[in-house]
Amino acid sequence: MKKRALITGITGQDGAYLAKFLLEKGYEVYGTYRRLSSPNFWRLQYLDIFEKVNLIPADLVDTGSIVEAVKISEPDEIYHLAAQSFVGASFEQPIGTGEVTGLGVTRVLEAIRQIDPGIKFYQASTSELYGRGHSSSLNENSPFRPASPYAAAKLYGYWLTRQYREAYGIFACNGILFNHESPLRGLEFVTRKISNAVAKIALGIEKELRLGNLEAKRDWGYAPDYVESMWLMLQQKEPDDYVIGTNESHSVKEFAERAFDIVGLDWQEYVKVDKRFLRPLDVNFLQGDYSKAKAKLGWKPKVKFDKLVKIMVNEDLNRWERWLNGERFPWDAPNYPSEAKIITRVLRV
Ligand code: NAP
Ligand code: F7E
Repeated sequence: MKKRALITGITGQDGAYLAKFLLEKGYEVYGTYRRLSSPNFWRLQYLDIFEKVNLIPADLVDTGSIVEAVKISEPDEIYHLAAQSFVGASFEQPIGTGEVTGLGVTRVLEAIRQIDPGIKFYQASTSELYGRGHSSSLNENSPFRPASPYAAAKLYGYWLTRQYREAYGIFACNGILFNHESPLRGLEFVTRKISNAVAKIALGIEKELRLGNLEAKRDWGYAPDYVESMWLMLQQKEPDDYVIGTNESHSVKEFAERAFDIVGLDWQEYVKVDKRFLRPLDVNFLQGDYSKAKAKLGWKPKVKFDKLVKIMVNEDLNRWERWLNGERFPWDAPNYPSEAKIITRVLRV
């Protein structure tokens, strides 16, 4: 019989790639989506899997809808990916982020405990748990010092996952994933913000790129590589927690420099620092030591920094060229307003 998986947040970057991966493994895939005034299925359409997945409306703030999703899908495995996932927005909406990104985890775990404790559970934990004050590669034993409402909510989810494992024997795993990016990344995240702007500048549609903290360093991997690790964690004999990264760290400045290089432009002529994109607290260095995942899961990253930047810039260039030639296809960028249009309070003065 086909295995069944439920993915919360199937409309997001990881949800879409994971759905494709699990379909290729022969799973019957169910995914939760939010009822929005305009549907947000572009990633599933872009990967050509929209017709192959089963969609269930559910919201993490609505316990009943989560319970329904578990009952309808009768899953062997739940991949809990849904969250308010943007760190910057968590400073603007700290309470909503706690509700969704933190308490949402308990709602899913409670549904498992009450409906079928045999369901395996993956929690989308994050390198943001480590927070500030680190300068070397981080592993499963490194201390957590969360530095945003997002990270604090995720720390709560991390511990709830461990508690349900220890208290109720649920097969529950934390994947502590470092940043992972792709052409399906949301436009507000820095890598895609850069690749999209570079493509537009190269084609003469835009003139400059406004960024915040250029010195921040991240361990950037490739999302399709990372979703495989989620599945591997749930195929082990025992539940456990794993760091997933590339064990390399690069600054935002380096990302911008490489991205502009690809189109033959000098980044310094186009990038402007704008304090609107600075955070009240920022994490300045993250690098993930994935030795445990390599040894126990047999996992390692296939795409590293240079290749990742190329994949993202070339895909955004290709999309804007097609668009300018009159082609229309599922894609987020043309509908996304310039961030200059969005008014928020300045978070750091
Ligand atoms: P993403 O693209 O922002 O996707 C988030 C998903 O959550 C979307 O499907 C979104 O639905 C859904 N969602 C948001 N609020 C919800 C709510 N109230 N109820 C139900 N669904 C809701 O995030 P991602 O990059 O794929 O990341 C997946 C998960 O991994 C997240 O939990 C994130 O925090 C975590 N994580 C990400 C990274 C990374 O580098 N990407 C690293 C570590 C951990 P809509 O489409 O309707 O907005
Ligand atoms: O910022 C700096 C910013 O928003 C990266 C989420 O998936 O990964 C992601 O969180 C860095 C930060 O990602 C801009 O200050 C400079 O230092 O792309 P980001 P993030 O905050 O690392 C983790 C692992 C997650 O779990 C999250 O869900 O880049 N930065 N200038 C900027 N960031 C943004 N967004 N925009 C700028 O203009």
